[in-house]
Amino acid sequence: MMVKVKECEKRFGDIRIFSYSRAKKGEEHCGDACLVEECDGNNIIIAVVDGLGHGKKAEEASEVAVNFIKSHKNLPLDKIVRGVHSALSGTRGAVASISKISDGRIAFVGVGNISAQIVSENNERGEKLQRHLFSASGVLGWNLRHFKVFTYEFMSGWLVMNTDGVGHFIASEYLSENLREMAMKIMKEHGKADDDATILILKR
Ligand SMILES: [Mn+2]
Repeated sequence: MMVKVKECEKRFGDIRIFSYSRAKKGEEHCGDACLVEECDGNNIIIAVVDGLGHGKKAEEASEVAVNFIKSHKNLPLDKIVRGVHSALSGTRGAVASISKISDGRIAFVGVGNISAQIVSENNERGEKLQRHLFSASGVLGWNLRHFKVFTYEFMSGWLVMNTDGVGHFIASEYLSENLREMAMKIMKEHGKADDDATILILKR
C-alpha cells in the first residue's frame, strides 16, 4: 500500500526549514499538515497541525487550520490561535503549534498534544540550551481555555516541532546541519505506524 508522504524544504536568508509528513499505515489521507511562510514583512511563520483522529475528516480539519493561518499570517499569534479555533468549529478539530521567527527571537504557542523543542546555541557560556516548549491543553475548534504566547531568544540553533505520531525524543541527540537526514532519523526511530506523523525542523 502506498504511503502518502509530503516533504518540503525552504530557505529564507540564514534560516532553513525542512518538513516531512506521512499518513498512518494503510491510510491515503494525512491528517497532519505544515505551513511555512514569510509574514510581517521580514519574519517567518511556521505551523504544525494535527487534525483529530485520521483519514479524510482529519485532513479537512488540518487544511482549514493551515488555510486560516496562511491568510491571517500577519496577525499577532494570539489572534491567529483564536481565529483558528473559530474557523475549526464544526470540524473534527485539531491541535497545533504555531511559531513566528523574527530577528533573534521566537514567539511560540502550542495547543493540545503536540510537541516542540528548542536547542539554541546562544547562551553566555556557549553551551547548547535544550528545552521542550509548553503546549496548553485543549483542542482547537472544541475547547480552547487559557493559552499563552511564549517568547524565546533564538540567535542560532534548531527548533523542532512534531505531531504525536512521533514518539518522545530529545532533539539535542539528533542535531545535524542536514535537516532532512536529521528528520528522517527521528522519524525512523520514533515514528508510529498507527498514526499520521509529521516533523518540522528549523535551523538558524
Ligand atoms: Mn496524531
